[in-house]
Amino acid sequence: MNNKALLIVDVQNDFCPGGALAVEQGDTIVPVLNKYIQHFCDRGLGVLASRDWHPPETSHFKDFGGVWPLHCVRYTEGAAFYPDLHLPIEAVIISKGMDPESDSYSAFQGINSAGKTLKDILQENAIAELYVGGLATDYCVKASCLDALDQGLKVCLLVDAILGVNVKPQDSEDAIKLMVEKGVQKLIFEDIKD
Ligand code: VGL
Ligand code: ZN
Repeated sequence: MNNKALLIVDVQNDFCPGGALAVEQGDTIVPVLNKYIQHFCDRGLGVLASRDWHPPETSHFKDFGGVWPLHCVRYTEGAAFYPDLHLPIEAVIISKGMDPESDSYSAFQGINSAGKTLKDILQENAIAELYVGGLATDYCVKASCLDALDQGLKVCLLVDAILGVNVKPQDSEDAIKLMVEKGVQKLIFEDIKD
């Protein structure tokens, strides 16, 4: 990896139309994400993908004290990456939401298959700039971007490649506003120069 990397957040079947916690039109960002993936791969830059990877019983779910319907239960079809997302074979997969006792959203609370945290992976690869897209703007994208800023990273929010749950209609707009206030830069594919 070089000093920039792409982080694709939770583009999984359950967050796409037909899924258990579908983001409206969630699948429409996938072709845009594929363009970003191609761009990063062509330049030898790192691609990381987080996935919501819940145990069957967790306080994240309504049935066990949380707010969400059952979704992204590890190893199920709903938790699989959306099939049209063209993740390269070398993409680093970050699994998160695995603790049955806690209600976490950020990819920075996840680990790769070797148990390494996202923070350590980025540090080891000298990543200073993170380009973030995916689902959902108002939860995992927001939490991941704010944690990335806290780590001192430059964060580019790919506003043409994110969509939100919008429990309240304004949630995604508010989330973007907050992220910008905290220091993320909004970006669309056409803005990428090199
Ligand atoms: C998410 C709600 C519940 C997300 C995960 O990936 O944004 N949202 N679990
Ligand atoms: Zn979840």
